Amino acid sequence: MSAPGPRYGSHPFYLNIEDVTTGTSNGVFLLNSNAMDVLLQPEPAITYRPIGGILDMFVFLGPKPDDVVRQYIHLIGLPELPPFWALGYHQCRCCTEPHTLANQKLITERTISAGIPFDVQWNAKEYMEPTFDDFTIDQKRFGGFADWVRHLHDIGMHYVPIVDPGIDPAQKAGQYAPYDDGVSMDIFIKNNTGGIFIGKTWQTSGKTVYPDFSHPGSIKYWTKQYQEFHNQVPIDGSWNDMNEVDNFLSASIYGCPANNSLETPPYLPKQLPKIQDQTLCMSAKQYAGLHYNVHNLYAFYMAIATDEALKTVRNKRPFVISRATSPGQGKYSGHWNGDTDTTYGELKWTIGSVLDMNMFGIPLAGGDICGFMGHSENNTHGQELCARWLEVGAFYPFSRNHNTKIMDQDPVALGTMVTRAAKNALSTRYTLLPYLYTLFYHAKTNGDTVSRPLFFEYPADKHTYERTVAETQFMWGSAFMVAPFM
Ligand code: MIG
Repeated sequence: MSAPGPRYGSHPFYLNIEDVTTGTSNGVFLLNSNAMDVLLQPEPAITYRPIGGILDMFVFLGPKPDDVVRQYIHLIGLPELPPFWALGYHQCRCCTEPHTLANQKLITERTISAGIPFDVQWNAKEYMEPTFDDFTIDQKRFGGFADWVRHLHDIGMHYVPIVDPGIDPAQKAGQYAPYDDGVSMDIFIKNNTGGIFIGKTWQTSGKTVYPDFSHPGSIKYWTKQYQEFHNQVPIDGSWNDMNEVDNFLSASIYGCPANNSLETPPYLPKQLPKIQDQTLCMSAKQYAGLHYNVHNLYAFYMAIATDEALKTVRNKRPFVISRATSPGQGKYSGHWNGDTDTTYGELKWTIGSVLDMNMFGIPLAGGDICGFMGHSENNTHGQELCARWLEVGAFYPFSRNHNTKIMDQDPVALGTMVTRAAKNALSTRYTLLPYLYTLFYHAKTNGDTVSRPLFFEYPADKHTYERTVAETQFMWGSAFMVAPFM
């Protein structure tokens, strides 16, 4: 796999440096949520080729790169301040077998005992019943879940679970409120004939329905589900996965309607094998419009509903991390950049990704530290890669170690060298937390970036635009520079 592609979000904005000796810049934003190609023709031309919507273009005159970005962020909406604890180190893990609470506790405890600065424990969908239904708890493997989360709170830590948008329609009536409520509140996305659209994600029933978060009733619906879950386990945030929105069938369980111009548009953007690729039929209906037009906004609407739900349930500043994003979402969520491979190439890619998200007004961003797919082999090569990744990831604004299957990659599992790297890098991060928090305040109040390329600070130094510099080195604000070993 190469680095996660455009499927995870759509930000039709560019920053153009006109002159590298002065840093004079401009920017353009096409406010359009449709599928599109963006082509760099023989430079300096650029072609946007959206297949729907309206043409609403904004031009930003800078004159410096950070001015352009600030003007853009003021237009789309200033980001919200995360809770202070969210700036600490996060430890997560997906898909261990057997994934039990007892096993999870060992990882949490050994991270704490090693003296690694550590604030937030996470879990992927293994805490759910084996049917993988949102808002359920596997009492067998995760018995004692609530007591454990309360214990984390007692020692000053926080806890965040994964939440998928997809809901299982195949549970017994009267036994699964997230589906029953959605039906009675008429909240699910419809197919072109008005029935509930049924696709498929992780639920073992093989069927998934999708809340329409553009529906005005969805906030009440979603808040009720979080409230009922929070009454059982006092979670502190939400990890919104699968919200591109993902569907393994690339159709409904009945296919997509034939002879429908939305399903076979006259032009197909080049990155897509088909327009429904890994998502719903384009003729599916949402409150805000046809899925064809609002597909790219699914995660944005979900972030708004989740933000509202958490505000009501916890009565504190909310914390949401989303896989998919679109312009303006920084007010409601941060972002992690999805399923990277565990390679030096992907480690490098995450740096540009975090800088991009900062230019998109979503400063709370980071990649999976030590890589998601594959694994940090527990040999010298794998240990060194994970140690190097911790040294970079300690300076992601959102700093979380996460991986899938195969083996544990929490620092202690990988031995003394990785543990030492984690302690060193994260201790440096923790000494800077008041500074980092202040940068988030400036992001919220001025539209400043938190992580930024060197050329934001030194726009008239042409070396800052060289690829090796622009893509691997970065600043926190104007006073702290990170130059990783690459
Ligand atoms: O496996 O539920 O990107 O971070 O661990 C696919 C778990 C679904 C994809 C996410 C990944 C997460 C995983 N999810």
